[in-house]
Amino acid sequence: MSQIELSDIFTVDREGKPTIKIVLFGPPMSGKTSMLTVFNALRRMENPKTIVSALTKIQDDTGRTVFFDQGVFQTPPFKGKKFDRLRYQLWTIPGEERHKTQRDIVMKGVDAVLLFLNFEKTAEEQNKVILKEAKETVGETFGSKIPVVAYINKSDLPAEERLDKRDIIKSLIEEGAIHSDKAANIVLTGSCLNARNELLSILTSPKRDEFFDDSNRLRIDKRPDSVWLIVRPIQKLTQLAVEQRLEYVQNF
Ligand SMILES: Nc1nc2c(ncn2[C@@H]2O[C@H](COP(=O)(O)OP(=O)(O)OP(=O)(O)O)[C@@H](O)[C@H]2O)c(=O)[nH]1
Ligand SMILES: [Mg+2]
Repeated sequence: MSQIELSDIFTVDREGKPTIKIVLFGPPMSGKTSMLTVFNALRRMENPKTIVSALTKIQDDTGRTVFFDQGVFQTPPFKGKKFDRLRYQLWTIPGEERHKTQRDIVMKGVDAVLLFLNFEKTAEEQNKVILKEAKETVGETFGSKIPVVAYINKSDLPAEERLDKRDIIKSLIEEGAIHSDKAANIVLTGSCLNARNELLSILTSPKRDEFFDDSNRLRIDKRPDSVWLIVRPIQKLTQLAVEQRLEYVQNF
């Protein structure tokens, strides 16, 4: 089975490219649109050629998502692997409760779920509600055939305004969203706000040239830690999806 191609394990898009559909599924105002915006900005700074289609946002005039945000990106080369041609569609759902129908539409054909949670103390119940809905929408393949990575946003908030990460992990385990032995690996945290601010400060820095190469691309080794934290959940999810599908075809 050494000849497996990505197109054997993923759906191909209209241009014949293997594509994975990842949905950021999380409660209202948790920062899903912010993550996609930061991700898109990073790609524009590092390598615009990896942006396959421009970021689309369907929002109301206050910036609330009413249908979805969507962007398509190409993976940068995987180290030493030939799997460097995967396209990934990143979608966000509208978190507001009244948009359930739109969420169901966005979830059609999902390949992997980024369970996008909110560190804010006031969001405890909303995190639980959205987790239940994600599980119900995906069905029994949630966390198995459809891999799940949890990401808790707004880690920049002061401790007294934040939920306890251990309690969040506990409820993820209780709800059967993740296995306890994998928690450290697939429950990630970060701050879209910090990532966005650090990218902006690079752009306006008097030492801007130190961050960019001769082609005016942000050097990967200059990627701030806060930005790594935004990229990692998507990378991790893609990796799980590839592994899971390879395993499936190899056992076939
Ligand atoms: N403190 C803090 N605020 C954040 C962070 N990320 C986003 N926000 C703020 O949270 C609010 C909601 O962000 P959005 O990205 O619009 O949230 P959303 O999840 O897309 O919301 P819906 O589209 O309604 O589902 C905005 O005011 C953001 O500026 C973060 O990491 N830290
Ligand atoms: Mg949104």
